[in-house]
Amino acid sequence: MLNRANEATDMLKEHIENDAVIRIISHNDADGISAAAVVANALAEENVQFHTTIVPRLKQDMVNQLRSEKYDLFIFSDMGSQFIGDFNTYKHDVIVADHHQVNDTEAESNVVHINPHLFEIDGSKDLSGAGSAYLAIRNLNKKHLAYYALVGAFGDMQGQEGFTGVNKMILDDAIESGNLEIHEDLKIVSKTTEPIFKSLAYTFSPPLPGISGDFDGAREFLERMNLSYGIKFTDMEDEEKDLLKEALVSINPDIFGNCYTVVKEAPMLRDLEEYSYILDACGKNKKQGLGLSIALGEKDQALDAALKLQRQYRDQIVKGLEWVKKEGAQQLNTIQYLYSEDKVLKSVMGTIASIGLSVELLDNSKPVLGLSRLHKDVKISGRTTREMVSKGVNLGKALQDSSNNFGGTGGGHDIAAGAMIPYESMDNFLHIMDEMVEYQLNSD
Ligand SMILES: [Mn+2]
Repeated sequence: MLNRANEATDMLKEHIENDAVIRIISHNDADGISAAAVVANALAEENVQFHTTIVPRLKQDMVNQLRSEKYDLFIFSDMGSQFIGDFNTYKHDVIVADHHQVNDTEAESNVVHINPHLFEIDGSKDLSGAGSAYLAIRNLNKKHLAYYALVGAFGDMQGQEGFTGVNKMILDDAIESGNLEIHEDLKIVSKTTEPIFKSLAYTFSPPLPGISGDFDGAREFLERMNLSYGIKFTDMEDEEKDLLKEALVSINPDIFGNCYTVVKEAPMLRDLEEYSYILDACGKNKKQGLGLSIALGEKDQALDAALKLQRQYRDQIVKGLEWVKKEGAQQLNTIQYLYSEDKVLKSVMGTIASIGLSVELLDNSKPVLGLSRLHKDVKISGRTTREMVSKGVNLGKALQDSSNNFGGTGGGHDIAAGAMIPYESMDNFLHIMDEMVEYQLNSD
């Protein structure tokens, strides 16, 4: 795969020498924004002109429309692998740096396709879209940009249990370049920006049952230890920090572990995982341009705006979890579901389904579906645990098959997947899903 990446670097070099204008298209989640940032930062350093667009999904009509645009080179990051056939017929040069599923179409000579799946590397664990993008520019002497690739990996939930595979190589690059440090610490968020009770309540990964997503729970937990809940973690005395650490570790040992920090970054971006949360909050609130400009080095007002967005987004999640705590999920035989027509709850339904499971507000032994109504359709986010997957549950397959029954669409991974169905079919859909999961659990 590194050879393939070098082909991309060579293609890029040629265009840089020719003063080309380059078009970057990337995905609007934390990984996609990081991917765009890797490429854009590299090009800016080489004084190359470029134009970046961040989109929620690469659609056929966009692929058709780009064909007639007057750029010398297109770079698609964290997306594009499904459209190699179209890019083969472009007159332009194209670099695709993706990590999603590939199809059988081979790239022609105008297209360089970097994707871990082409090299039997696990794209859900060992390389992100930002990582693929980084590989394309790495040999332009850009190891100091490696940490952006790790931000992307965190965004796609690849770094939380340590970096493996190609991600590990990228981690080594980041350390070697001298701007990334690893140290052991409490993995709670917003240590420098929020009062400690909020830091704890906003920490969803690793989950702290009884505290994550629960302001009252977090306050009571601190009060029980006579710790003041209103000060920031960074303002606590060392003894207080030790006390806190011990109590948190007894709830979840994973709360203490490796933290990855970029010392030269602004305080709120210093921790790579938190950096990914900021970009995620920007993307989820349709402020991907803000996320990108932060990743391109804008500070002050941009950071203030992002912090505000992040607070808002986290408060929505907390509100959602409070609702789950109060109402619980609707139970069927083998699955459970959450349904609401509330605007705020709908916007975080998938997130609260998944955090609800990890913080044990929801029964771990049943996959959960978060349903939100959008006009005549219902959007479904399905989540389950690794344990249920090992018992046979495959939500991607079940959501695909059951939604197809009602003229909807669906699919994804075994552990997390989504679907869209007509609202009128919701009840029937739920029962079929219930039967399918039961069948998956009973057949092996
Ligand atoms: Mn990605």
